[in-house]
Amino acid sequence: MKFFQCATFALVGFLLVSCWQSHAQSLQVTVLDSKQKPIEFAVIYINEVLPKISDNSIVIDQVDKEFIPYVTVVQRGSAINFPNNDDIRHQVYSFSKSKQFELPLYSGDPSAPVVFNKSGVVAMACNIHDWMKAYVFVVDTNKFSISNKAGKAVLTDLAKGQYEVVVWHPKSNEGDQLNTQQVEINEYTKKLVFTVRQKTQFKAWRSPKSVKRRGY
Ligand SMILES: [Cu+2]
Repeated sequence: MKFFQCATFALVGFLLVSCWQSHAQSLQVTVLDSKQKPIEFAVIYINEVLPKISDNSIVIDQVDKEFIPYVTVVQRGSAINFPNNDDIRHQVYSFSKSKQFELPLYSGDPSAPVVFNKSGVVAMACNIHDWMKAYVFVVDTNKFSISNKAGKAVLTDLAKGQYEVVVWHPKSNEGDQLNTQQVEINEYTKKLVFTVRQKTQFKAWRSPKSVKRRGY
């Protein structure tokens, strides 16, 4: 009896350890500017082609004459809705290589979402309100995230292995070079810190009187 108890404990222990070892890992990424301050809205992704996951309801809203959110990351082939929640009309457009489109002056919901079929950066603006800017970053992977106010983002469910992690920010000043780091994911949670060199970006002036609900 004792032998069987021992054997059972040993087996359970072995299974627990193997389970723990094969468990997928998370990668915590912190993004800082060149003055070591955290940066919000940085896109972080694993640079490899991975299957598409379903993403039916991606929305870039227009509220109080701003796009919300400022940065969105989607997998190639995703559709994004651009509802206008203001009581005035907007005209959304992009001249970017990855996606050129225009939603002529409209209010409410446009008739169809916009599909993003090429990977890369898509910069959008409104023809009426010069300060309205937003970015869609289209990726081929399903492992991506965006940094929060503390500059933090987490990539979850990573199997063990070697990965290239890429960081991009609307103000990145890297030219054609990607900001990358190689990382090996093993049984320990990994942490990476990226530094993004920022270029100054023109933002059209907005009268404070025109701001209703938001602080900018
Ligand atoms: Cu507008």
